Amino acid sequence: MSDLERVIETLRAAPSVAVLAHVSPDTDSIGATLGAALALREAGKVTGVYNADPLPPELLSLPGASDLRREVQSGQTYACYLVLDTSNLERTGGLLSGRPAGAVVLNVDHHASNSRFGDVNWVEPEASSAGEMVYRILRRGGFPIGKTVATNLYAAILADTGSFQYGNATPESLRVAADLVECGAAVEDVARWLFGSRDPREWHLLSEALASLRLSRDGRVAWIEVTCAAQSRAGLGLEVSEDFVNYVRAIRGVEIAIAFKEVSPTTLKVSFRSRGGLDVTRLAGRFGGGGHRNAAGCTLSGELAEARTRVLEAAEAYLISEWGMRNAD
Ligand SMILES: [Mn+2]
Repeated sequence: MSDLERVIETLRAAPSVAVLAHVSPDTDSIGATLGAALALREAGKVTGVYNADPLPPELLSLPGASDLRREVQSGQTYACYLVLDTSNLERTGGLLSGRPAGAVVLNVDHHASNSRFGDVNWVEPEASSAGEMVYRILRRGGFPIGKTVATNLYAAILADTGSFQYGNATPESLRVAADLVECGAAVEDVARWLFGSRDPREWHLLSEALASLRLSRDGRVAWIEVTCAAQSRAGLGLEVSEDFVNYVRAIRGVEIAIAFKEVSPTTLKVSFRSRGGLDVTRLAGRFGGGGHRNAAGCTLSGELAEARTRVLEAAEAYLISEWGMRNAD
């Protein structure tokens, strides 16, 4: 029996399922969570929907988003815990801590770095998104895919493929998206929620971030900063800054784009983006982080200026090591 089949068998047998995903949730994790939960509920199961962190505002409109809870009520237990898009146990934000002995943890993820913390681990780095993996569970398992399920899964795939711009926009992910549209996915609504409903204050924060743009002398590394001061001037937190780093990657000639984001004056989130074969998980991994080949991140302690120096040195060293490899091609 394949891991996918084991996941399906467990879900079929379970009378109750908690669906959850990683902290600092993104569109894929939430779209996959809500899509799976709505389909399992439709199939007659008791479902709970969880994320330890609050949702970024653009995800509040996804169907079923109001069902999400930040923690599992004490005493509330499930036969099965379906963990999506989450590379290790820490990133569940403690949501599995109260599970009963005998509950089955299903770990369904597309991060190559996944630590295989589940009782069943279906890890598929080739999948575009957790949303695509949920689709395959539902289709193969004969679960219903109605309009609200399709809308969530479509949003998940759209987001993790960068609106079908990245290398993970495979024939398979495009076929899955097409099938979801046939199932009634609300294409225009999703585009409006994700890309057409920004708070003007977000653009104030973005404009400060873009004003901080710097490039390395050769123009291959570029970075921006989102400081605590800028966040308080805009009256917004970091959760609205997830895609700011993509503006840096959009610059001609930039191979590694970085956003330094202050959580506090002594804690920094760092986002990395690259294109093609350049693997920024190798860079994020040096600082205890992870992610995908072209989109990764880490958290650092220390002041921004000092941490920035360390990260930029590592980025330069990584590029030099890559160029060495390319010369040998
Ligand atoms: Mn994902």
